Amino acid sequence: MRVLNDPHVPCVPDAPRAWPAPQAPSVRQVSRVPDTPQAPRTPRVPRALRSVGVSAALAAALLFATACGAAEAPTAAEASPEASRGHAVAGDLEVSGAWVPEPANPEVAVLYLEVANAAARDAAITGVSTDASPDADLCSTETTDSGASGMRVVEEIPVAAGGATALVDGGYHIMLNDLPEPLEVGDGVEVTLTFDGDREAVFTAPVEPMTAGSAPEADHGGHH
Ligand SMILES: [Cu+2]
Repeated sequence: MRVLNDPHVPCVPDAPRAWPAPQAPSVRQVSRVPDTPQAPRTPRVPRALRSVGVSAALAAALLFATACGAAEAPTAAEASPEASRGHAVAGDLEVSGAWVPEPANPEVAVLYLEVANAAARDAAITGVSTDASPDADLCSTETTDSGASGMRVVEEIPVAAGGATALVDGGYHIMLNDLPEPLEVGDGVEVTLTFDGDREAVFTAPVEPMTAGSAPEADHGGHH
């Protein structure tokens, strides 16, 4: 590790990454107006550029507070796991509680979240992309008549009008396959969910210890 004279610099490289609070309006990423799916899209700034400035500034501020100010202070994620989880609004659809359990298999991760649909018509998650892997699938865990449980890639995950769908262990979930680099606690996965092919929600799902929520099946990574 480099030794630097500036007292603030050495705190950054080895400190845990901190996550912007999802409630902060500046980092809440709203993508589309609900009732104009046919309206032409305004040119979009690449999401990496949109989010990097705010995230970096917040992360730097939090790092200074946690790593430099008080060594024993918990990170934002430890202090309030729910608040640090991914959140986004896309019209009448709201994504919340998005997180990734630290993978047991370094090559495969699972993304859990909840989508609420305030609209009067049914919706569906129809696509997903992440910066953690070029290969992400919408997936469903199903139990056969014989009692065996397996996973199947699905075209879409429905979210009923006025209802909500939770992506959880044993149900619908999102698989991140062939991870080029292992994910560790404190990392964040940038996720873009597409709904009905015309709305998007963009958020960051923190990687948390498996014990932070429902643990995946022991053999979860073996199916893909
Ligand atoms: Cu799966």
